[in-house]
Amino acid sequence: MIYFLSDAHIGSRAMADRSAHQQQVVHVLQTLATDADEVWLLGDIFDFWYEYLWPDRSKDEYQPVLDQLRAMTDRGIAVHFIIGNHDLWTFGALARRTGITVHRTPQQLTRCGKRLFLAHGDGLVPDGYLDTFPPEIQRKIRRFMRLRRVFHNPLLQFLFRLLPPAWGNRFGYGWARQSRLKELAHPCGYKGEQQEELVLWAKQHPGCDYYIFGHRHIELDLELGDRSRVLILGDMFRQWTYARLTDDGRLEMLSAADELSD
Ligand SMILES: [Mn+2]
Repeated sequence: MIYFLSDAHIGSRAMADRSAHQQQVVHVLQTLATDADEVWLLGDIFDFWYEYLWPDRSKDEYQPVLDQLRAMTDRGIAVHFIIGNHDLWTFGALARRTGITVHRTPQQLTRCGKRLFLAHGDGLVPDGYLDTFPPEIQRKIRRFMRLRRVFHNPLLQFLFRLLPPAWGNRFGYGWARQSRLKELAHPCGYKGEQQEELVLWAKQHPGCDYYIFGHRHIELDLELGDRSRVLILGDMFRQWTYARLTDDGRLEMLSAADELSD
């Protein structure tokens, strides 16, 4: 079995009890680990993750989930992590600490006879997408893309790594909290097949059987033509939805919500 999950946002300062939330994520991972050969974490697993050039005690907060990932890789489960837009700032320490494989770009691979396209989803802008929006929305999208370039800039990343972790974290967790509160105040649901950028992007890049994304915090399972499907995974703090690819190539969306509320 191969499992796919994303957007746990562990450590979010917008969560009422973030230690309880992390335990729930660990519980889901423990359950998957019973029959997983591979696990793909499709980004934003941490609400803010930055590896500084100095020791950072605040990472101890993540110990339960780091231990769980280490336990999985020690057992021979291949755990892959594609960076999101909240946890892209790993420069090797996360992989060393847990044994997971970090990918900085979308991944295309074949598993169980199916061609998969896996990505967090931020930064995949379909051709002509901006033109379909009124100017004020275009400005918003451009602002996000500009911020994304700043976040991915190697020189700025290096300078940020020089900061005392307490300063960097105060800024980072504050930014992440704001973005979560904004989303809670103005949730952006599924925009429909003609407007949802990841669906449009998949349509413009045919050739895979399954396109699996995170980032949008919505649950979507959409057929494209008679061969392809687009899945958007939902999240690991409200919907608790994730996906599984069985050995005979079936892709299913699952939810851990019921189990967690027992
Ligand atoms: Mn995201």
